[in-house]
Amino acid sequence: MNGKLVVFEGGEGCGKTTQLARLEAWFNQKADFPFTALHSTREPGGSPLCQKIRQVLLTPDRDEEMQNRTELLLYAADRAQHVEAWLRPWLNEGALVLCDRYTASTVAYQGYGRGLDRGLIDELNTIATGGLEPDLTVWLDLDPEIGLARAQARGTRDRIEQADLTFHQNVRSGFAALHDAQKTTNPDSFIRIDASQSMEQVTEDLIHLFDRVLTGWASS
Ligand code: T5A
Repeated sequence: MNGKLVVFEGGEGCGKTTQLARLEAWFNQKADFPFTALHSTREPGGSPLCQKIRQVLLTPDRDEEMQNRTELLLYAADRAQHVEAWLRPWLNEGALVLCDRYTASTVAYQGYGRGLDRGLIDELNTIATGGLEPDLTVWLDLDPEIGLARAQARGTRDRIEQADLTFHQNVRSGFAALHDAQKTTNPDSFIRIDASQSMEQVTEDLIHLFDRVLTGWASS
């Protein structure tokens, strides 16, 4: 089978990291895994160089506020590096790549959250990805009040988590708008999962989804 890119999206604390680890374990024990390899990665910070960009993006700085366009460009820089140096080579080798966040996060956070122009964001996403689109996007949808409480229970809050609730509610509207936009044209490309359920139930929903998706890919 050709390489496939599966992206996990959602607001703060929706459970992507938790579920990616569980899915990785599930894929690893599959006897009939149809890819050459399995890679799990994330944005921002999916490589050593990207990790440096992540530090700049997420570390709060009391001395100088980061401007919205600076933030947008840094996410684009992280993505350009990640796609060219890692994602494309993996996909070309026939791997399954599970990526924690991708272009939909930029639309949701920098577009709906920060209010930056959608045309500009789409253009930058195209430049950064060189046109590499996910084969599947899985959106773990969660009320931001619950997600932020989960994230805060871990201790310190990063620069983006420190934004107010309205920002995070707008981010959720952004993911919902992207999901709705795909509903009529390509409903199987952007799947919503209810992330307010227990961890076990979310995992079960994801496994059910991937059983179906793998069958579809195998027969296409
Ligand atoms: N960003 C990113 C942009 O603004 N633009 C972009 O283009 C991109 C790519 C990345 C930040 O950058 C922003 C978005 C982000 O703000 P990050 O640290 O990678 O920063 O942040 P997140 O992706 O939000 O990762 P988090 O670790 O904060 O959240 P996760 O991975 O969704 O959640 P997880 O699995 O760590 O779970 C959080 C807590 O909840 C518990 C877990 O045990 C954990 O304690 N939990 C549950 N509790 C109850 N029920 C469940 N079902 C649970 N699932 C998990």
